[in-house]
Amino acid sequence: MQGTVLCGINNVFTVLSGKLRYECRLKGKTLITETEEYNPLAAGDSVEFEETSLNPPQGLITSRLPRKNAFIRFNKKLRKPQTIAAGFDILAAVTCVREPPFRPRFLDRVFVSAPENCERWLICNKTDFSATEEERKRLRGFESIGVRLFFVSVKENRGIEAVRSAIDGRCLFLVGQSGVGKSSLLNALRPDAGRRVASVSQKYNRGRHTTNYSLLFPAENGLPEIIDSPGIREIEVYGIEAADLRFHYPDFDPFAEHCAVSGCRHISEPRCAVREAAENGELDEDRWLSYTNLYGQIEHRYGSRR
Ligand SMILES: Nc1nc2c(ncn2[C@@H]2O[C@H](COP(=O)(O)OP(=O)(O)O)[C@@H](O)[C@H]2O)c(=O)[nH]1
Ligand SMILES: [Mg+2]
Repeated sequence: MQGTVLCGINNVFTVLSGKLRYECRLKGKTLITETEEYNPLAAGDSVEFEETSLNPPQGLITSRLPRKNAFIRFNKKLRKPQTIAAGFDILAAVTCVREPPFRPRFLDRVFVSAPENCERWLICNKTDFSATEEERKRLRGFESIGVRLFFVSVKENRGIEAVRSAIDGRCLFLVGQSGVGKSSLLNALRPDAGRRVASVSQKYNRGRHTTNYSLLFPAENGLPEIIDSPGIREIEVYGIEAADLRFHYPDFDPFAEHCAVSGCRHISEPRCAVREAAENGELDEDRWLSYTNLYGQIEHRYGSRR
């Protein structure tokens, strides 16, 4: 039988097949996949399983079917790739400018880590707080890398309808820092979800996240398909070498053509047109600084291979 993983907690997976939700475990100790992973299955994965009971629905997962795409980060603590979600059509980075503070460099990493074959959105929530001119500019900058921007306030019920209609029957994956309002947005789009929402101070005081696993809400009763994910504090990108990082910054391209060194990586090369553009304000300087920062981190982890 085949089904879709809705969530996995401590190696117990909820798998939707037809109208039934099966409680599944893995058949055998581990699932064979190409690389060593922290979690071989994530919300949105398609799997094959054997039904072991129908009432209640239970089963054993025998394999993971090929993935259309996935959002993977490198889990620093465990030193292994960690899949946050798989098989989505739209990746929506959720952000806000206050509570918690705006972290554009985090967003840069989200879009670097986004698979090629999905639409990219940036949903700026909490517009009941006003953004500074600088923050607005940085937000608008994401449009130059093909990201669609939405401004919403779940609290004031603004902008939600625009998001709802843009989903247009596709699977939306919500990702972002803890506290930006992912679960609040999910609850607004899917009143049946009843996902727990916690104040930012509650989250920090307890030192843990309210939502600690990804959860897929399947399309049903005319409601959109959404994957909510736990708040991520940090993203270390996975599967991209430092030398290739520049290809994930399409806003650098118009300047990169004029770099003096061929194959310029825009770090410390002489007469680098990207660096010059950042210095003279033609390119957002923080985008370039964010790039060099991430470059350094990747190089530190893997070493320079070229
Ligand atoms: N001011 C304001 N607060 C909001 C808004 N949306 C959500 N919040 C609050 O932000 C906090 C974190 O929300 P939550 O949905 O749990 O964030 P998540 O960690 O990204 O899932 C909660 O206290 C929400 O009530 C908004 O539009 N404006
Ligand atoms: Mg949440």
